[in-house]
Amino acid sequence: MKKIYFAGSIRGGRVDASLYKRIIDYLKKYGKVLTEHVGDMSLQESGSDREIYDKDMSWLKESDIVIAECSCPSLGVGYELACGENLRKPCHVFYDRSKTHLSAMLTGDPYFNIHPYEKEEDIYIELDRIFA
Ligand code: 6K6
Repeated sequence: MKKIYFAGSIRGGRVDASLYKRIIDYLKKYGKVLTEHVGDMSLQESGSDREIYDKDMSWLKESDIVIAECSCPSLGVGYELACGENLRKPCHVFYDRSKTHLSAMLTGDPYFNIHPYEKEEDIYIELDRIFA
């Protein structure tokens, strides 16, 4: 079973939290999502920032693939993607093309698999292709 690291904004803003939850639920058919809390609508901050960082970095190292939803800009997600690249994890970046002009530091980096989408269903079609 694949270990999936899902990345989505937390302190960058929770406007897409329900979308993260739906993506995480969908991803469960393809593996174990290590970061389910990212889609938790009633997310309570717990633990020190050091503990959060250490836990997330250990999950990232353990993961087989990184899936990031980047419509809501987040420094943490950008950082995780850079670490994912350094660790040579396959990294897939999704964003809503009507809402977001994604950073050139992601779209300009040929390492990343960039998936602009128009409607939410497109995400799931693309995930089926990625995990096929
Ligand atoms: C406790 C319970 C739920 O959340 C918390 C505390 N905060 C975090 N817990 C776990 N991962 C976090 C937390 N804050 C940020 N992250 C990681 O950074 C997640 O893996 C997200 O993908 C990313 C979000 O970064 P920001 O900059 O938007 O917070």
